[in-house]
Amino acid sequence: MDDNAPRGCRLTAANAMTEVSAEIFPPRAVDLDLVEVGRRLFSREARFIAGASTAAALPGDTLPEIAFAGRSNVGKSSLVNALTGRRTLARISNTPGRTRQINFFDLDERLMLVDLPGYGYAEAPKIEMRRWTALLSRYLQTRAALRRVCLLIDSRHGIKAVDHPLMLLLDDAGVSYQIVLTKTDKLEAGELALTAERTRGEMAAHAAAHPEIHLTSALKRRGIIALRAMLSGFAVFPAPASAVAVAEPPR
Ligand SMILES: Nc1nc2c(ncn2[C@@H]2O[C@H](COP(=O)(O)OP(=O)(O)O)[C@@H](O)[C@H]2O)c(=O)[nH]1
Ligand SMILES: [Mg+2]
Repeated sequence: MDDNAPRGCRLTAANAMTEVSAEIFPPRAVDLDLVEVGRRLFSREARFIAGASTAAALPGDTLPEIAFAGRSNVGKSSLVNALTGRRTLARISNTPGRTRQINFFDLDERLMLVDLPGYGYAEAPKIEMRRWTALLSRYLQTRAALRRVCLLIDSRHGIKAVDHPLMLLLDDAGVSYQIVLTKTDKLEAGELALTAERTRGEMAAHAAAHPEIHLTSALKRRGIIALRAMLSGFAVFPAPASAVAVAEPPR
């Protein structure tokens, strides 16, 4: 078990544990209490609170934040919807490059989920692309409440050159990030294991990258339980009376 495994794992033969382990690479036992905390947290109300297309429009950072980043069409909005159990919370688009703002979703006043604009969409007008890139960099480099970036990577393709600038930016800024492979329903188990292994190897050179990879399919709802459990470790409990309390990172 690596040093990132939650303390207090119960190594019994519970079915849920076996199921959850396979949603993380390398597979490991997950604390069932944390799974329950995650399940409860994500069953609470998630509210869209702001869509910012300029730095001035960013809402105050009142809660610990988890941002979802990745190239256009990788499945960011679908994953936010799957996590929160809502079909239409974050807009899902069949047209790449549609999400042009940073969208903030307040989860029960405990955690902020942030759907970032996608990158790598070649057909977007250059001037707009520069504007999104500037906004994205500014947000990632300066956001005090940002606890972790989930960097979504299409499991069919793995990490591509288009993902490197963001990874380097996060390494430089010292923002903790973690790879979440998406659309795993499109792959056979063996292919998925190979991609996960290769991706893990590629991440080793990145200073701010968390070594664990989450394997998800928003379509088939795979990996959602384990991801909820991990993210709930960043939430504030109980909800702060004033809006300023921000949780310490879990480790
Ligand atoms: N097969 C499959 N398709 C997915 C999955 N997640 C998203 N998609 C599809 O990928 C496309 C882009 O998804 P979206 O969430 O809008 O991506 P975003 O641009 O990163 O926000 C849509 O057509 C989704 O239906 C998944 O887990 N499996
Ligand atoms: Mg989107």
